[in-house]
Amino acid sequence: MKFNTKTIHGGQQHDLAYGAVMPPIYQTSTYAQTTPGGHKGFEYSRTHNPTRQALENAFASIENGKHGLAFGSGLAAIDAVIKLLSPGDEVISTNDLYGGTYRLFTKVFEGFGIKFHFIGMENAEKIESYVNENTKLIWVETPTNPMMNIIDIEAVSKVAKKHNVLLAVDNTFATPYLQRPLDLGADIVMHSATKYMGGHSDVVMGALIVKDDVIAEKLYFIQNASGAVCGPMDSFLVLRGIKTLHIRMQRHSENGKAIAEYLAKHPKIEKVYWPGFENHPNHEVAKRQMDDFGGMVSFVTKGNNYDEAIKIVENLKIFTLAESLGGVESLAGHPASMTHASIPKEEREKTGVVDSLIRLSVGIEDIDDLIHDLEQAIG
Ligand code: P1T
Repeated sequence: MKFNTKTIHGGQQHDLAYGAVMPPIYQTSTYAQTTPGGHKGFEYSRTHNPTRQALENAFASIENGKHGLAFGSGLAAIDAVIKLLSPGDEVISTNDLYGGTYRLFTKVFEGFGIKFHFIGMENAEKIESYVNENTKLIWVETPTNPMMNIIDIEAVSKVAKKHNVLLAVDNTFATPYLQRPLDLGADIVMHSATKYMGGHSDVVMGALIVKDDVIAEKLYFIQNASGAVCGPMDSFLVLRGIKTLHIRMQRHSENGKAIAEYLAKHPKIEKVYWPGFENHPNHEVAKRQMDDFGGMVSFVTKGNNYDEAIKIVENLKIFTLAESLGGVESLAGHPASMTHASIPKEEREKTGVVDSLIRLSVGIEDIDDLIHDLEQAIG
């Protein structure tokens, strides 16, 4: 099956009871047993739920994995990955990443004795220089949030394999429509399914996808033992969202390109961060590992003025000023005061998250309306 067919049919079967084309929302916590252990494969909904299972099969299918696991949020999915580790273990992580991931690593898991090295991952040799006998995991986010850096997954996977270290990739910004990390050698793919997977800004959810049976078994154990699962209604909504992932991502990418090009020509804009530009430092890697460049665009204004950036995001009328991304509607954010406020100023500024940085999640509205909106807001 090719990708556009998989988003609709991958891992799915018609409902066995009545042939319903969409899996029913099995809004139940438990399942009747005829005798202890006499059930139809479902005992308790923290462990298994048919609607969640349909979604987990869809996740596995579109990421070219074998096992999918759905969680109550993206951070709950990341939390499950780090719980594969033990005190004393070390993680090498992208330094430019979602602020909440940084907060989970530093404020929760460092307290349990796990050491994180946050580094720029522009070359694999640099990553290798941080590997020691305690290194158990490399955490990659690409494209990064919000600086749109691109990390070469295949090159990092060679380092990971050479040293027998797990490689996990946060594929939230790209989605499997644009990039399939398992095919490039990653062991675990993670999503904030809150974003493009759901696609309609109505659900908070996370996902993990793996090929390996042993890693999958460990993650299923953690999913059930820690219990951060999503509910059946949310599973249904994200499954419905995935059915249009390919056409949404196509339009997000078209609109993203048009907005990036518009901003690059604007006299008040200092710099636009979008991996489709030939002068983007990792453009060649992006071209090789992605099928297009997506709908996320960040930019800074000339003079790097905090108040001016706030004024621009307040002036927007079609773009909504809000946290999050990846929905059909366009959103704008000010990372320094919103999504990345949990990263200390000196740390975030090292990666480029300066006071005037604005991040756009370009939606699938009419492009003329979006450009007109930016025009009136920037002035
Ligand atoms: O919000 P949640 O579903 O828990 O996912 C966390 C997360 C993980 N990884 C990436 C790349 C993300 O962007 C996020 C969430 N990000 C936002 C809410 C945001 O506005 O950037």
